[in-house]
Amino acid sequence: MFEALSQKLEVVFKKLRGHGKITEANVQDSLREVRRVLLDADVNYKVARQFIDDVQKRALGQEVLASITPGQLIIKIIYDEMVRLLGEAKVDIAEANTPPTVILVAGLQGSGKTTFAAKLANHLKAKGRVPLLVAADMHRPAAVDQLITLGKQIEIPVYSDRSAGAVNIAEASVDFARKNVRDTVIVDTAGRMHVDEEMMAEVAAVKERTKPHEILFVVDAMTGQDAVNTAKAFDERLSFNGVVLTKLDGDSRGGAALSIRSVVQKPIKFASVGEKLDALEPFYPERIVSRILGMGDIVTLVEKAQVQFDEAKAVDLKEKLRKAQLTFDDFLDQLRQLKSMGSLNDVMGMIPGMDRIQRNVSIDDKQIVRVEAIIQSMTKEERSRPSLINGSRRRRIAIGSGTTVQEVNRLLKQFEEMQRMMKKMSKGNMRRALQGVRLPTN
Ligand SMILES: Nc1nc2c(ncn2[C@@H]2O[C@H](COP(=O)(O)OP(=O)(O)OP(=O)(O)O)[C@@H](O)[C@H]2O)c(=O)[nH]1
Ligand SMILES: [Mg+2]
Repeated sequence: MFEALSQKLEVVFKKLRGHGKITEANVQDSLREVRRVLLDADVNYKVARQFIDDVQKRALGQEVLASITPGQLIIKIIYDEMVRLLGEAKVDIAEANTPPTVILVAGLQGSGKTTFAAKLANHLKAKGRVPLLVAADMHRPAAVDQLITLGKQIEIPVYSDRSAGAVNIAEASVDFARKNVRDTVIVDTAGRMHVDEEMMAEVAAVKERTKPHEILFVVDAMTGQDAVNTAKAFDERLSFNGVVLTKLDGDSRGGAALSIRSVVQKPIKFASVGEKLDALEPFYPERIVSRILGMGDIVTLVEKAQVQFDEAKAVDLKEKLRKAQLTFDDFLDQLRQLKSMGSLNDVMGMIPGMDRIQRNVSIDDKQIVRVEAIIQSMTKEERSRPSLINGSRRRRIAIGSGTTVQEVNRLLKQFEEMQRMMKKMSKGNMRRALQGVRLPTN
């Protein structure tokens, strides 16, 4: 997968690892090379430019500590930004409240729709769902047979009707599924060589009549830039929910994969990696980026760099503590770090002396969510200058966060207390300060 891209990035990274010191000049040199590599891989030029800008901004603002070299830090930043480019988290497909869930599969000719429809059915079946495949490609005579053959291989029924049109078939299939207790309907549609009006009108009509819960746009990753343009055209017409990248097992340059999400603003949900019916993977951006960056040690590197980021934050925080300039953004950061350590009760339980206090106050993780919501409803200014938050702002924050003015008041008061404590502890650490503060209890 993306071998050429990987190899070229490896060359740039090798140089980066050698640098002893990050200067604006050597960062720029390396990033210029990365940009060229991305363009060579057929990444959309706007996407490539934005990517480089983002990496650069982060790289230059970053102080380097002892644990890793500056070059490694940039590699880590590139890794992070690439994950962001691909959408960060895996996104699941929708499921109807009342079955059947209708999934519409659309895309250009030969993109891999029919194969994907069968793979998806197989994938969902393995998860306990009861799918029905629908042969709604009446354009190519052999299309119906192709789906029936695939259906047989995975033992999933295929709804077809050689005498009807695509729209009617699709509509009737949903009824059929309801009557025959199939909880998921996967509709395979016809593709054309190019985006053309007839095809779009047909798919749009199928959408209109079947009201799909999920529309998946299937695109051949080998088609590079064209893939992005096609995606845009389909999205304008169908407003799809997600992208399926196919043929990632081939020697695709990677451009489509890296550009599509940021151009159409829709998540990539599946990657198709072969002709066999089990060659389908839910799309995990992190895994794909690890593969693109092609480094066996990327995970360790990233972990090491993460420690570095945390250290950098800690230093920054100590400085703020010293000056007693704590903001709600810092507070939120710490809260999230605590949360990532597990249940708050568990964390508190590990702190000597805390168990006694804990007996009286059991901290519900749901309260953290409420506190987060309150902080997120503050404006940037309010977060850095809590003294701004007067009565009417408190009301607005309460409404915005779905909490009450009392809860907002309580948080503000606790924040004040914390700042007071901070002033006392010149060499303290923030986590300790936080732990001394009780979260609001309802
Ligand atoms: N290597 C590889 N081949 C694939 C993949 N997905 C599909 N194919 C192959 O690509 C060809 C076209 O796939 P189809 O599923 O028929 O494509 P389609 O979009 O339904 O095509 P039309 O119905 O003609 O519009 C077939 O030969 C598939 O075996 C994949 O992920 N990897
Ligand atoms: Mg097909």
